[in-house]
Amino acid sequence: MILIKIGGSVFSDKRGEPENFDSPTVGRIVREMAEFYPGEEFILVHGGGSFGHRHAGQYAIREGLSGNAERDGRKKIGFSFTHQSMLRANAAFIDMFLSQDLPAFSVSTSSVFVTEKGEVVYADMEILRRLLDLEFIPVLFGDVSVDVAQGIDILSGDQIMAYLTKMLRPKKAIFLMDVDGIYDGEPGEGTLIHELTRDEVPALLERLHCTAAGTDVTGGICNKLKKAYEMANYTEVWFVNGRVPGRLAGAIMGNGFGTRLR
Ligand code: ATP
Ligand code: IP8
Repeated sequence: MILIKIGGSVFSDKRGEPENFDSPTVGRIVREMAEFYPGEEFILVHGGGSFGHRHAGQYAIREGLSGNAERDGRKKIGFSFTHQSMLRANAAFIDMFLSQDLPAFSVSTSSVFVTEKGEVVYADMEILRRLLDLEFIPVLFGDVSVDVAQGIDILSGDQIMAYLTKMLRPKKAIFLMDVDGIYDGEPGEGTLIHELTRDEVPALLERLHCTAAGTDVTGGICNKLKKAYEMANYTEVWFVNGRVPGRLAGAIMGNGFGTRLR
């Protein structure tokens, strides 16, 4: 089984109009997956992009509930708005698969995961396992979550990737981004890292100043790298440019252009 995350920066312009969706790019990614299906099993996770992050930030979902009834009442509305926005992104993904005759099936993240401060503490894996057995392509997404510590939170697609890797042990996990892989500095300034070992990740996190807050509500590149560090205990992790044709197929075949972490 191969686990793929399509980053929000790949399928949408995070700084563009609310809920913009890049159908040509997603359609091409689906075609690349189709070359390997059904010989290969896939689980897909997509991020928030121009969908969830906006509402999540506006309603400060990551801060959880406050205990103030009036404020929490508004926040619960925002919680549901955020989820509905992610459902629209997810529906757009599923449509792209179905239009190419691939049996993708939506799995609503907030109905199968419970978090504690944004990390998964409970998951109902049964439905995912059965969908895989039936050769469906489950499609999950970064979403809101019911959280045991603070009532509500956001569960990033990157956290889902790490949890599924631990539970399902995919043969590889692939992050599709809008840059060519992991750089040893800012993209454009740093050098692209082609091969990265797990032991090298803590120093890289330091170099990227990953003790500071990231760029969006779920922590940008720092959170992604921290999760990949956990995942590398179980599988090889690829970071490739999802906007460039052939890069996903290259990562699936194992000779791709990007960053390989193991
Ligand atoms: P989402 O969380 O919405 O799914 P995503 O998975 O596409 O988004 P981001 O959280 O936006 O990913 O992180 C990827 C971004 O991180 C890239 O667009 C890149 O510009 C930025 N970035 C910053 N530093 C680095 C680095 N050293 N290497 C690679 N990317 C970096
Ligand atoms: O983009 C965040 O998921 P991510 C999802 O994978 C929401 O970090 C709802 C903001």
